[in-house]
Amino acid sequence: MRPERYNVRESEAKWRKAWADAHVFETRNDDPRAKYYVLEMFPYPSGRIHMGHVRNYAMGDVVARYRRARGFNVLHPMGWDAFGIPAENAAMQNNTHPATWTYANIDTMRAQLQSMGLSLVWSREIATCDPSYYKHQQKLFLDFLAAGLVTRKKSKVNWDPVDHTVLANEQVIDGLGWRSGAVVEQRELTQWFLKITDFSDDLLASLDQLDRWPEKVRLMQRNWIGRSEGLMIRFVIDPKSLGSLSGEPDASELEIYTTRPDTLFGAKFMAIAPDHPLAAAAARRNPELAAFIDECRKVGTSVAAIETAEKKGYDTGLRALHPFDPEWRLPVYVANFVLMEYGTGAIFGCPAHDQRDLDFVHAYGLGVTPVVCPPSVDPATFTVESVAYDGAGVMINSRFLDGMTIEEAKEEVARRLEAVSIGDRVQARRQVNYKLRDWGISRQRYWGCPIPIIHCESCGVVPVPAKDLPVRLPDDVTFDQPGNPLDRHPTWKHVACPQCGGPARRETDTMDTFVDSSWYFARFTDPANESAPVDRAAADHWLAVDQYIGGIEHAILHLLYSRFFTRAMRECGYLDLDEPFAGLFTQGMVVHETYRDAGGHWIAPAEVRVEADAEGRRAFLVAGGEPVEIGLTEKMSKSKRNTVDPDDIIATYGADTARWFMLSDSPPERDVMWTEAGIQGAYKQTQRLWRLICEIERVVGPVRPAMPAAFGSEATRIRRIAHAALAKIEDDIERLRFNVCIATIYEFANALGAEVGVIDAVPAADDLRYAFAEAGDILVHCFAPMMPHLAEECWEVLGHTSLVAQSPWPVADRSLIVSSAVTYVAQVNGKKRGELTISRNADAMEIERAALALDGVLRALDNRPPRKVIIVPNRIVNVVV
Ligand code: ANZ
Ligand code: ZN
Repeated sequence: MRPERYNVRESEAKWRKAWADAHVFETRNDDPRAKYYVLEMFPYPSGRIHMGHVRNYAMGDVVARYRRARGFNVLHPMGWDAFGIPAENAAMQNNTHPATWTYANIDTMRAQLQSMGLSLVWSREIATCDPSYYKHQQKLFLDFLAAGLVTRKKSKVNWDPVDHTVLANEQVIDGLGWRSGAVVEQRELTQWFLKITDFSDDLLASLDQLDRWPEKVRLMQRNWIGRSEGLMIRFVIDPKSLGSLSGEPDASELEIYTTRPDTLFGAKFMAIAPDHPLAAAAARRNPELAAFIDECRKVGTSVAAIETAEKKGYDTGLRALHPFDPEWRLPVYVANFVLMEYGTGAIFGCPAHDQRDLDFVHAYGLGVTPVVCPPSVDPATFTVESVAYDGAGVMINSRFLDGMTIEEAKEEVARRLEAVSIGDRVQARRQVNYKLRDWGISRQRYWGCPIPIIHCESCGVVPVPAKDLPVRLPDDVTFDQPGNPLDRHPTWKHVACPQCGGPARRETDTMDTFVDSSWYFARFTDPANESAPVDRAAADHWLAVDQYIGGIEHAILHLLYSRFFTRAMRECGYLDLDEPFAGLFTQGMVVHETYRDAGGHWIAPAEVRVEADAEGRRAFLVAGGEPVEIGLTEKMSKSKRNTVDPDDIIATYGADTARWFMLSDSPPERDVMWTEAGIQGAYKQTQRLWRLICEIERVVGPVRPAMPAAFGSEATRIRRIAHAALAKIEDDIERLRFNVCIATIYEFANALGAEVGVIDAVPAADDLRYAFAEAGDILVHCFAPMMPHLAEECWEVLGHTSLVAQSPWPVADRSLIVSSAVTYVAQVNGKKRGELTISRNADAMEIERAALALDGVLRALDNRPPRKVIIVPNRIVNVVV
């Protein structure tokens, strides 16, 4: 007799050991089978895994296990994105070393991931904080430098004067440092940059070929690169308005960048960035303006901060002359919404057709004149109030442009202004601009990859010779004072210049941690290679990653930087690849209800008991019973305490149940809500599948029959159910529709359960026994990618001595599953009005009658008699009226 219950705890540990002993997930580069590389975004070793990790890695594991069963040589590695600020903060708080903290976390999290039963090739594990990894990153930096892909330039940073550190834009909150609370200053520092803008065009164009990426991610990348075609126009500043600025060399004209030169006759003002040289010149003579500029700087320099701030400006008193009308003077403002880093840092504002400009003129009473009239709107009555119009239309109020389309007007303005010159230069020229900026990688931090550069008084910037790599982080550092420990280390930075041997100084900046994660996918192809970052043959073999899975929060920077690294590494001969990730999937988040007690404190789900009755759901403290307020359902986060610890779940229900629930409840790209009922439901399902397999085994008996020459109708029905489910599940997994796949498995199991339930004579006939044994095997294969431990246990029950993890995927017999129904699209006058599913054998009359009876078709016909019905066999019925 089999035990009534499947013993999760014993069983899961046993099968993990069996996989490890048999080296099932080892991957060799010289394996002759076709390769498949599946990768989930590697975690930051923060301390413990969270449910988001469980979801992400469960998805990747389904793909990996499925592809392995389909005969691929699968690479499914795991590593650690291990440098970063939290380790330094922990070091400061707990008086430990960042490395100690990081490696302890890695050990904990590795054990947690292993308890999930993931089919990972642990022998390829990497940690980016390990010198064996960052040594090669330093080599890549030097190669990029030699290839002209690295520059050093001054750039503005947010400087925290108390912590003596540079802050990221997100770390500046209302102009104050997030930790120190000090007023953040803007400082110019000389920093290292990777020249990602060298590839702007290619990074943009190549997005078109990424047809296995979500459209939304491609769009985000496009917007980030931000290519625009426009015109640079030089405006003359009215000399009469110059006042005390008349001596200033740069004050006589103002160059702007516009993508809408067609709107020139709707211009109401000019605006320059607070950091524009003209603003600085004007501020030198005007303390009030200087104060305004200071005020603008406090908002922070991030695009987000600028876009959300209220539009504010200060009239400089300068007046610019309209390029087509020397009598028309436009006031020049310093405005907080103009960025110095884009275009020329100056604009002309046309409120009718740009929302920011419209908000601005409303605050300063500068008026609005529409110059583009939407189609089929009367120009005489067209006005713009609070919403700018940025659609298509016909030019109005624009003298010689009137009546033209926007495109024609743009062309006409460009043509006319290109022909005019001011001094020895033309007044306007066409220009392509990108929002994308070079990637500043210098961080004044300890826990990062040292930039392998030496500064010598006589030789200047000297690369560390390759033979001296890695430049190791010193271990003896202190975190008791703010600032960069590398900078104040007594000896580390003092070295002899590799060129002249004289005294020199190491670069004490380390690299942005985004660098670490920009090439790890390539390192996994040959992670133990000591002589080079990647082995060319290994990289050629494994890349691109066939399926990459991770969070949408990395949709822009991480993916863009990885795409840049792929190109830069190609230029240096390491790779021959256009794009690193052929397929990308971005999974949704794991969300949970939030709870708060009467004092407003967040309460963890484990401390809450929820009751539901006719009046709704109410929550109480487990200890004490006081009522608790049920709040919004939000992303699991420590700050709101609405997290569930994967360890607890795995200990109670097993890894399979946790994986199954994470995959089953909603489409993988959407958020999934964690509920106690949900995880319990998944647990029941594991037990049901177990009992079903035991039932099947009882009917099949200890010895499996050979394939009979013929099958009776019952056996055929069972085989149909199994093969149809198999074909559908293959399709679902390949399209990453895991929740649909699990629903199909439910149906399949229910149908099999109904069949096996009516068998009472054991042993049953041979054809039935064969059909059940086959169906049982197929069922186990189908859920094995999601619940691998249970699958092994069931596989054993079904009499196999092998591991499912090493068994080939069953072949769906298509001859058993030819569908007897077809679905037509029903159209009226070529427009889809409904769908019609009908027997494949239906004749034209039947199809026509069924189509004309559809609700949508009836509504579209609106009592009119059809003139003709056209049938495209197996596809379309079109009713013509
Ligand atoms: C006049 C105008 C009229 C504009 C109109 C837009 C609409 P994209 O497409 O994103 O490249 N602009 C230019 N430089 C700027 C800067 N440094 N800071 C803030 N805004 C700047 O945007 C180009 C448009 O953004 C330009 O076209 C300019 O405003 C503004 F109905 O010029 B436009
Ligand atoms: Zn030197």
